[in-house]
Amino acid sequence: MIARGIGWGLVGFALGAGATLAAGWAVGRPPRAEVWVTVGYVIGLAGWLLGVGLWEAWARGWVGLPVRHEPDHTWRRYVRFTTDHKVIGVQYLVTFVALFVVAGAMALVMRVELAAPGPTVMGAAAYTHLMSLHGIIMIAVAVATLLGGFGNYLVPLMIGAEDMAFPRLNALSYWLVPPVAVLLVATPLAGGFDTGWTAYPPLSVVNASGQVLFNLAVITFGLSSILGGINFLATIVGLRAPGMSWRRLPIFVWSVFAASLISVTATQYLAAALLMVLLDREAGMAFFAPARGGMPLLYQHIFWFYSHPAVYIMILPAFGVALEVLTHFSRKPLYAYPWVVGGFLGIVGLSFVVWAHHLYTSGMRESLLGPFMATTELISIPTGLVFLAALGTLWMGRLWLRTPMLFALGFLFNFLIGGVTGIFNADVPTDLHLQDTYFVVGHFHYTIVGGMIFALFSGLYYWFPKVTGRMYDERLGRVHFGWMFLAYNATFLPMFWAGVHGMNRRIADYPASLAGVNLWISVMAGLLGASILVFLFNVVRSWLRGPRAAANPWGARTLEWQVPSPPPEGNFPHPPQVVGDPYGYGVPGAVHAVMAAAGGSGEGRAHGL
Ligand code: HEM
Ligand SMILES: [Cu+2]
Repeated sequence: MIARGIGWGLVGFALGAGATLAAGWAVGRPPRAEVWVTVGYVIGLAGWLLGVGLWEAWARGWVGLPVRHEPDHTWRRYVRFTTDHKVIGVQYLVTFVALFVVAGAMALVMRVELAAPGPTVMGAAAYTHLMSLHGIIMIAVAVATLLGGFGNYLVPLMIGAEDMAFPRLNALSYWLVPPVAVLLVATPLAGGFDTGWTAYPPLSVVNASGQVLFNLAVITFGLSSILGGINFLATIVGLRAPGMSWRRLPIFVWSVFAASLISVTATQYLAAALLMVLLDREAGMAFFAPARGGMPLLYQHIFWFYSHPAVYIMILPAFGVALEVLTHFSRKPLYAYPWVVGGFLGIVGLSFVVWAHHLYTSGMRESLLGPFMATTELISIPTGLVFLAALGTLWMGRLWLRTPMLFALGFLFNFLIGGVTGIFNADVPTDLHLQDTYFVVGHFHYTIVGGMIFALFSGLYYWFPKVTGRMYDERLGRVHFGWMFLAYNATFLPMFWAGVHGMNRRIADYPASLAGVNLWISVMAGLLGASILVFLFNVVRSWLRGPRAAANPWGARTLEWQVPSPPPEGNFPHPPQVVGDPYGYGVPGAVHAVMAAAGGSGEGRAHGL
């Protein structure tokens, strides 16, 4: 199927590009390469999707043919167009963990360049290209891994559903991702792009053609993200099992719900901004060309109208994962559950009115600085509620310090530093000094790596037995955590100091006075990278040869643990009946759900732990 997807994709590309060239020659104005590549890509993308499985599983029905759908129980289902949400979840996880490793390797090359002042292994231009590529791949990892991976795998299980609301749309969302990765990795062949992940004009309108591939990739990724968001919302609204009221939803499901609200309402702005850049480049428009009445600053507003909310697409599911793990491993009910939900929704609402805090130094009317500073500070309130609920859950709990819990605690520690340093970026007087320095680099790596990536590992260890049916090696897991936590903080904490002392962001060189701290950061970054090898080793070995896992090794109460590991196709033989709180640990008589007894006697069997 993949081969056919590539074949049809190439045919589509040739058709689109050929038609554009032919049309251009017909009117005596041969199109520029960027134009026929863009049209070729759009048709080629359609060809790829149809070839890889859309035609067989879906589009045949549009022209009155019977759709073909052969169930596949071999490993090959993981490399096919498959509608099972669990397979799609694993596809997302494996793809994005692989991209995380690739972009991480890029970061290590960048750190080699930065280990000493002056050029070491590459020129300034190559560094800028590499930095930009690292940035956008990691942003994609941060946006899609938890939602696409854990969201797809767990949401239907946790709400007692058979699958997502739109399984074929779900597969489509995933199969939009490989073209994104291919385009991004291909950018160097077209001269690369040097705008960082933010793609600001005027540079993005005049630089090498790699920028076009970047824009097409990110627009495609946005489409995937919007479709995924719609699917989550429909699933959570429509497919909850009997008794699964909003008050009984596992908190991870709420976090996916909140993040999806942002995906379906904000992503369009990013796509629009990038499309406007393409139109400026390829169609002679002038949205961002000052000489012809355009305004480069306009881009920054549209871009951040998506990209600030997007940081909450990254962090909300991370909160969801961490809170799941914290409550199960504290053996206590989730503290202040309604306030956490309110906090999530408050974050969603406020995230749309803070975007200009990225523009303090870009130039805007002074009377706007105060309001944007105030709204940004306000976000600390809902975020603080969630954070306090996490602490309240731990308070007086019987902490069970297994690897998932260690990563969840690491998440709390790191995210606190990320959030507190955000306040200095959010305050105009301090940000005027900190903007475009390593302080900002430190801040967002604390939130995204220290936060989202730590939550990712927490979840990967926690649900590993569920997904694979095997147990990971606990000792190696702890080694991974300890090593990564120390190396992580040793790498990123000094960045705040470097930033305050004049280390600029996004540039290959720096003053000699910063040589010491940079060498330290580079060495620590190498250690941080090495810690990931422990994880990869553990995963591969345990997946192949780990001891068989029980259905519920953690004694957790949410529904995904009440089915075998790995769960069967269709998840539940009969819809479970939800009768209570998902986190009633230590509450006498508390039961979350009654599962239909195996064998189908119809009699209920309580799964209280
Ligand atoms: C929720 C988790 C958060 C994430 C994932 C996050 C992510 C990011 C990212 C990726 C950037 C860099 C953008 C760029 O490339 O220019 C950034 C910058 C910034 N963040 Fe955060 N952030 C978070 C929390 C916060 C908080 C709590 C605040 C304020 C209280 C804040 C305020 C800012 C500001 C003002 C900037 C712009 C700094 C500058 O460029 O001068 N962030 N953040
Ligand atoms: Cu922001």
